[in-house]
Amino acid sequence: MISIRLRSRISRQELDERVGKVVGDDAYNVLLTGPSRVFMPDGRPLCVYLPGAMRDVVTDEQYSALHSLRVVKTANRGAASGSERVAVGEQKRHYAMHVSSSVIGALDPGGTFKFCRLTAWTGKNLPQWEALRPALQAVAGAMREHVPERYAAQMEEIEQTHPDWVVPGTPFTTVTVNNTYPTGVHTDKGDLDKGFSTIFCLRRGEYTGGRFVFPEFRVAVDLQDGDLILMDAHQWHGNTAIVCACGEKRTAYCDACGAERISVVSYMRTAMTKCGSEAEEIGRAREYRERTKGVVR
Ligand SMILES: O=C(O)CCC(=O)C(=O)O
Repeated sequence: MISIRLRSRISRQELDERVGKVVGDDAYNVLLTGPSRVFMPDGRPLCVYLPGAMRDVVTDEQYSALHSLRVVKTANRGAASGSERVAVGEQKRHYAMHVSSSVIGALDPGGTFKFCRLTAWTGKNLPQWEALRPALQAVAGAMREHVPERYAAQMEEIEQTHPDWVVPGTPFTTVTVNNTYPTGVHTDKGDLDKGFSTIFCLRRGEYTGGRFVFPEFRVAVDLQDGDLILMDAHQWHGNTAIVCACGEKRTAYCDACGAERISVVSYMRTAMTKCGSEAEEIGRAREYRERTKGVVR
């Protein structure tokens, strides 16, 4: 495993120009191609790249569950959708492009949901969710081995979190599954500052691009099937465009040639420590529904 200590970063102005946009290959000049550990100029870990770490771990059954999520689309990824936001209507509400990105596992209160919960897909597909555990436990094992301080810090918070919301044997509450779209430059929100994030990649068919880039530090990695990266998701990151074997830029799975890039991001949501048990949260949801019955919003 090589170790890299970065010495420089791009200017704030140059970075601002890239935020929300899909970067090109001109956004990096270091491409990690083997096992590596990268530190930021202040000495904090930026990422650990572990090629092939998940190759013999992810089963066909797990792949099928993750692949099935491609039909779930969202316009809630904001800058990470890589699309320009458009103003719609007089209220100037902004919508980002619909992309295949699903949050599975547990979520803390947000938006119209005033209680902690398992996401809709998770509730409806519990056997598939549970079948993902061994893969998520393998990611946890890599995290414990390669970033032990971050793992310990995250486990401290996990121990304060009700087990109903934790993937057993891991420091994770939540997983985002993306299918074949390049994220615009963004930082992740809602996950634990003192922890670390993780992404493993599954590839099918042929495509180029989708390289994962830290534009501020001009570092990239071309995640192959079964590769795992442990990373500080509070640093700016995004992907290059994905071009499938048909020659098209893809923002979704290619039905014609089967080109597919699934990225599985596992992390802990900071606010999950405040959640009660599942039964308590269901009670809270019922109480809220009763209280707001007939209230027009
Ligand atoms: O797909 C990737 O490589 C990056 C995913 C990501 O950054 C995200 O979901 O926030």
